[in-house]
Amino acid sequence: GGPASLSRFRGALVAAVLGDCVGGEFEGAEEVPMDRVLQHLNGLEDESRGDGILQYSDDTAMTRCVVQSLLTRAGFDEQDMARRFAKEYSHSPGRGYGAGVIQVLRKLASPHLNDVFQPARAQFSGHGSFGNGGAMRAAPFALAFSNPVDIRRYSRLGAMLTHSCSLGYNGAVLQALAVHLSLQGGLELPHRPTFINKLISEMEEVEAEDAARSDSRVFSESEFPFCDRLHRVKDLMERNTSVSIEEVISELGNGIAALHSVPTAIFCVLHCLEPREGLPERYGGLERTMAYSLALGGDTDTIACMAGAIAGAHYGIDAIPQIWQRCCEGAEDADINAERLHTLYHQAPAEG
Ligand code: R7I
Ligand code: MG
Ligand code: MG
Repeated sequence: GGPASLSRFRGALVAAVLGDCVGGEFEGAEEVPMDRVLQHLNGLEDESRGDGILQYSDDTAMTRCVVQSLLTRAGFDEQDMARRFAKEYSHSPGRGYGAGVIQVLRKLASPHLNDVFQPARAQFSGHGSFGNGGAMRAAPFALAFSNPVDIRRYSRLGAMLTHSCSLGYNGAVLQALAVHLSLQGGLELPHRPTFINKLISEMEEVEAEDAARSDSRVFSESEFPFCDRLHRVKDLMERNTSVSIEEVISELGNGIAALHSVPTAIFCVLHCLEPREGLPERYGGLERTMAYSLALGGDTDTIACMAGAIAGAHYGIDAIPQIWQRCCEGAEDADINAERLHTLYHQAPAEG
């Protein structure tokens, strides 16, 4: 489909759920041989499976809250979104949330809370979480707003409800911008070579702000940590020799920090635009992206969820095997909500 087509919206939201559901199997595993990944994915094609057998985790649970809030309020409303996070957590606390964020989610449930950003600011002795929990749920911001300025602003605020460290919320901004560019056709052949450069120039502005500069000093990161990682993505892409999984992990990471997972997810998508050795020939790009993300190990559900959103916005819904969709809890809901977001997106610009 063309830029911002319905198929791209559906692809983005459904593939994000898919990544979370299929990635759960390997979350936290240090080494995941590709054989095991393919076995897991082949298993989904078993006739007796299906019907949401793979449950979604916090990644999807929180994404659903973001989607519902953006749809109900026809824009960003921090009070509403915070309430939804708290309510979702109290209903289903066992979805595998990060160890720190559950304190925020409990505080957000308090009816006496005035400043919904305050609990996040109190995390980790006051500098806030740098986890990827803001980024894992950032895709819907790119599906609700068409203007990059709005996407930057609201994905940041949406993440700051739980992640007040710039190394956390800027991961969410990067993820939302990547989904946005992909949705606009930024990974189609003529635009492909400039995709990463556009992200770098956006993030140069984002990371120039004071909070980001001071956080990168506190954590002894380079001056523009996300830009730095995006340059590494570019270097890995430009190398003609094949890049090993080990190199990807050591250059980009596969961990729970946004800095060690959002650029990795972007790399997975770019790397899998073409057929790759070790991946089945019958696989299309979306399937390759899923398999490759899982084979990195580490925070597999989250990296596959983020890569899924970006890849799904590029390939569209028809690239996602229906048999995979049927196995994932929440895939059908995501499909329905994608259509609603598509309608909202093509209406007059929403005010925050
Ligand atoms: O970021 P968050 O929501 O976790 C998301 C991850 C995804 O992989 C999900 O699939 C789920 O499994 O969890 O939750 P946080 O608790 O804010 O951050 C996750 C973890 O990162 C924390 O429990 C810490 O171990 C670590 N972390 C930090 N450690 C030290 N200093 C995050 N921020 C800091 C920090 O500032
Ligand atoms: Mg999870
Ligand atoms: Mg995870």
